[in-house]
Amino acid sequence: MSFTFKNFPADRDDLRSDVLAGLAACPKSIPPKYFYDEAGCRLFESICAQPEYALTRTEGALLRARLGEIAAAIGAVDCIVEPGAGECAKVRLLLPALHPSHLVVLDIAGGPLSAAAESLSRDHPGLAVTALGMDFIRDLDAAAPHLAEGRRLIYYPGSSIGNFAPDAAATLLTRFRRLAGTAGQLLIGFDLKKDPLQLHAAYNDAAGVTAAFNLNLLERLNRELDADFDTSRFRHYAFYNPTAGRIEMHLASLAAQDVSVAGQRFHFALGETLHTENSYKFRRDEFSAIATNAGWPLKAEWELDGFAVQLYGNAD
Ligand code: AVJ
Repeated sequence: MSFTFKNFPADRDDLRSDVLAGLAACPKSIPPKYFYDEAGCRLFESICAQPEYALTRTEGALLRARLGEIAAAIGAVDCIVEPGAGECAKVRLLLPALHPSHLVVLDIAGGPLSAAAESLSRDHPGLAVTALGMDFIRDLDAAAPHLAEGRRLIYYPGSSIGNFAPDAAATLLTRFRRLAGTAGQLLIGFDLKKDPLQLHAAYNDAAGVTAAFNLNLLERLNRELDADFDTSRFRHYAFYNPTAGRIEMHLASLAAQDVSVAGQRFHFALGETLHTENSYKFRRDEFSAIATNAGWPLKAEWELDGFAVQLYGNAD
């Protein structure tokens, strides 16, 4: 068994400067990558188990049902790279079908990632596992020296790509292309456009887990940036914006109030929102147009119950 963990310097400065800039902007916003402190990671896992949030379960069912076909389309792989691997549960499905020699998992939440990757590594004695605690959105190139040579597969499941507006998604996919190399492939999963009420319910679960996940961002700022948000004076507000084709998550101020963050004061008007996440939904052709423009030719695709998985790379 071989397991390596490297944590890139925890960028408390990035959190501070991104949050201060986002609160000073109009409208106010904070990048969704900052949801994932330890509590946020646990809340996200709990969202995935909510009955209204079918995304993760459907992707798992699709991969299980079509695994043979997917593996045949991919062919031989030496190194799988998964950005945003989190609990490393999704890549476990692929390993028995693809049996790579190397697995490199990346996540901004280094602590939870390293625990999950080490446990995966114990279950796969022949596999060399490298876990990198890093913000791959900011600096994907830092991962390059840790990849194995040979045929690389970038695995980006779970509709994580939906957090990016089309331009930013294209930029990230271009960086994936450079990291994978010309013989590299990309296996990516994303949520499809569907009944807006079904989408609405997925981000407004009855148990209130998504609300807790959203509000945890304020608690994180209280803990890490010496902020004084009163979470009872903010409302989780998520809705599907059909024009933009995305779920928007906001925290709406229930009063006119001042908040202090890292020594600076910010005013919220009654009803003003802090925009915390976009979650884009695509049609298959819409998404493949973005990926193709980013240098990835489409090789194959699969669909189940409103979720799609596409495979990109050069034909052999
Ligand atoms: C991890 C970005 C795919 O957008 O559906 C779940 C995060 N936010 N519920 C998503 C999330 C609220 C999730 N992604």
